[in-house]
Amino acid sequence: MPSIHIPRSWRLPERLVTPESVYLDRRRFLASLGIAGSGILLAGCARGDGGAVEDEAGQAASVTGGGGGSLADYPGAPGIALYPAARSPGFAVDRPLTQEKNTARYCNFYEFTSNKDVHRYVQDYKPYPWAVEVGGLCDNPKVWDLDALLGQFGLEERVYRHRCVEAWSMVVPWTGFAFAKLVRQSQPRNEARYVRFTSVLRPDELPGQKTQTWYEWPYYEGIRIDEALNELAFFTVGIYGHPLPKPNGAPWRLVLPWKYGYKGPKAVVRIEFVNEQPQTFWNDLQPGEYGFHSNVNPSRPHPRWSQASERVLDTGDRIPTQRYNGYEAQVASLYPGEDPY
Ligand SMILES: Nc1nc2c(c(=O)[nH]1)N[C@H]1C(S)=C(S)[C@@H](COP(=O)(O)O)O[C@H]1N2
Ligand SMILES: [Mo]
Repeated sequence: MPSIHIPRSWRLPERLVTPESVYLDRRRFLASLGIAGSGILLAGCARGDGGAVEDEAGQAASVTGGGGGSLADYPGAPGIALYPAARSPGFAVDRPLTQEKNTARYCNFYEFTSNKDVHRYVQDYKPYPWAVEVGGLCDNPKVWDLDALLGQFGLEERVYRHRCVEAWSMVVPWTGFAFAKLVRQSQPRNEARYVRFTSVLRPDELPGQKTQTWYEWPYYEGIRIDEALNELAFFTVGIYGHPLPKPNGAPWRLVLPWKYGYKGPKAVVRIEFVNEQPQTFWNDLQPGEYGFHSNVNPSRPHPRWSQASERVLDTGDRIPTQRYNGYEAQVASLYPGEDPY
């Protein structure tokens, strides 16, 4: 049974919106106690003590925490021999990069915690070596060792915008490879219309999987195959020129920059080609709030807050949100007519 404590995120000034974490955790926690609707615990949750995300900036960093800055901090990381990866031109963003100390310490990775300070919970997680099973409706199914897979596909760096459904955003340099390479290598059959992803299930290493029993672990996601083949779909193993710190999804995570962040699963262990639209983690929890497509769309409000603008992680500035998160030219042809929910 989880203990009640004040979510760190609750104390931040941007709590003008209630993110899915706070809202759902509270409801499901209360439901698990059989006391849904109790006002006493709600009042307790609303107490704040003024903490801030910046309060740990500059702390020593390593793979066990958030924000290691050198390759030496990641011994044994898949693809480590391939760094540094050349930055690909053509993905420039008209905003400054987010400071690494913030991307490493303001994270969503519910397998550890639904608060943003994921780095406090990752010490038991062992992301290397890593195997991933690719299967389903394809002619070349395979269990890959991630290091060998990266050796085959190579690494490049791309700067992407990232927009969370909670209305905050960042700009980061990811290291990875175009997901289309792995899709083509796997030779999906004609009847394969979707790709389904499953994240890791290791309750002994990811403590949130033990304490937050109201979530359907492991995390699972899905996209259409034409989305998977879009050039922007990027499987990442690194950030800021080094392997991913655990809170950012070590050893690898999918990045789909035109969709809300939750469409990009971290720590993927299985990729399947399927012919029916897969169920997804957040859609199963709250179908009215988190659609299958979940393309960034400033004119479609979340039922509990506006998506018209976003808070920039470093500065706290509020800026307008762009259609498809600024990637309309690359992805609009996937969605003729209405942007599907
Ligand atoms: N397995 C898994 N993947 C996940 C999540 C998660 O909780 N578990 N959170 C998602 C959400 S909501 C976002 S915004 C991004 C956050 O990535 P970051 O912490 O590196 O910024 O990861 C996404 N991928
Ligand atoms: Mo998110």
